[in-house]
Amino acid sequence: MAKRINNYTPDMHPAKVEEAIAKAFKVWSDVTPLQFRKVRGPADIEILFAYGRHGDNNPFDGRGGVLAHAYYPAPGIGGDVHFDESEQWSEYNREVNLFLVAAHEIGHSLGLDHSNVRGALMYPLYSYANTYNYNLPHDDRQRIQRLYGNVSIKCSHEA
Ligand SMILES: [Ca+2]
Ligand SMILES: [Zn+2]
Ligand SMILES: [Zn+2]
Repeated sequence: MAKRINNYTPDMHPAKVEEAIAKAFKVWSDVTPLQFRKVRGPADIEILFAYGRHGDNNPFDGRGGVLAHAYYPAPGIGGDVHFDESEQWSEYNREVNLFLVAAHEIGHSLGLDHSNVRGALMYPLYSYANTYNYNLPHDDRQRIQRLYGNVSIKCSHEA
């Protein structure tokens, strides 16, 4: 799958944005056969930061409330992830952690809807979790593997 970051939030160093987003994709590619590659042109999953009205009939609401939204897999805007630039994005446990929200939104990009399991990444409410050595909760792992299958195991059987 092709991915692209269209613009960057001024809240964080661009390298930290790259890092958070890459780590968010890795959450899903670690447990499925999915592979994400960076492209310059149109991508399946395009990521952008925007204030208020941003051209998709889904305007953001300013600080607080909705932090981001994503579109289920489809051509065009399908799969895309938009972050509300009115939020204060962070690589730390301050304000809103970009990695955690990105990982949740990419779950939607891949076709997952919300989970009612508390503590699941796809639970609809943001809550901070340890982002070092982040472990995808069991519920999310099961649900994404139902869609895409498990990681392929390479065996070599030699006599
Ligand atoms: Ca908001
Ligand atoms: Zn949008
Ligand atoms: Zn969501």
